[in-house]
Amino acid sequence: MKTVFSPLHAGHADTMELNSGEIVPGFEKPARAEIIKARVESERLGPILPPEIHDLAAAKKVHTSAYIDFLPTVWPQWEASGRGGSAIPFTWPTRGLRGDVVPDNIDAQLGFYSFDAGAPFVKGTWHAIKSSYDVALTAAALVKAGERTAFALCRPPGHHAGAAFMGGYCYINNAAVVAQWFRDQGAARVSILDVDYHHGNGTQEIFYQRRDVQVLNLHADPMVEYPFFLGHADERGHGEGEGFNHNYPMPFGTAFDEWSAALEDACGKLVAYAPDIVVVSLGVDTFEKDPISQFKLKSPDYPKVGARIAALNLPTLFVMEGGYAVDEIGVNAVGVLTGFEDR
Ligand code: SP5
Ligand code: ZN
Repeated sequence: MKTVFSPLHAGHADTMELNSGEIVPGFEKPARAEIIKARVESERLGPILPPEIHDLAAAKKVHTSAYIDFLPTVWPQWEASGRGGSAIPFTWPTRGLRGDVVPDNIDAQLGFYSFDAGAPFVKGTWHAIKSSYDVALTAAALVKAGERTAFALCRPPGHHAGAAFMGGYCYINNAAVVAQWFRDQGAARVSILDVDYHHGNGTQEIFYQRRDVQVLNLHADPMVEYPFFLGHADERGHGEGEGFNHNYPMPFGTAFDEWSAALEDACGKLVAYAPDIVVVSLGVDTFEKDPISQFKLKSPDYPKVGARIAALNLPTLFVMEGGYAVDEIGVNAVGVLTGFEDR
């Protein structure tokens, strides 16, 4: 399997985030992608290719133009306001406030285009976001050209980013971008299988009223886990999209037995939908030692996940999402891929 990777992710570094009453170094850090890349090499998964550079048209098919145009302006605006550190929002146009006027102030704009304080900007953030997007589209083109599968080693991740907002370490929704791109390239139906520990709220929002992209989400119950305000089992799609969104919320402590039963059910829904292509939002924050998560998957479980996905016997693009147990992230993420390749 070919991997697409860009070193530009590394400029998104030294971020800070709020965690349990403290400002701490961001969990979503450069070592994640470097360790996965090193494991791709040591396992001889296949060649590692640089991304082709794309314009932002494909991003603007799933995000608003205003949101995408905002992203590259953040750091220049922040620097012009005389500040360093991490640019992080702190005010949001929630219930009772105006959501129809975009203020001139950069702090206000950060809040306008986000749903939480979890998507910080530093100097290299925009170039990392853009490289992650280029990685996803380049890997998608490999599958379109006839590869059975490919690995988009995206960083930053994407599945929390909605049509007009960032959050949860995510800025451009890479999985949504490539799903739409496959549709525009002639695929009749695309399934997105999101196995990250957190609900992929952005992906759900983007496709919620559509039937041409099926969204299947396995995640921690939003009653008790981030992103809290989406991801319940009764969210099944709306209008034309009714019946094409499927959520599998699971309790803290879920281990592979119960988790894989949900995967099995999701695979049944996927097969019934008969997509031309599967996009896997590949998070490995379901791991027992993940520092911000509460599931109990073990390293030997990940190849079984890959094998189950391979048994769908469909062209499959893996798009990297979360996973914060950095020491084991390479073993776990690449474990899914070697399991898919049956070795
Ligand atoms: C892509 C992805 O996996 N994003 C995850 C974003 C999670 N953001 C919320 C982090 C909350 C960390 N606080 C956990 C406290 C545990 N005691
Ligand atoms: Zn996650």
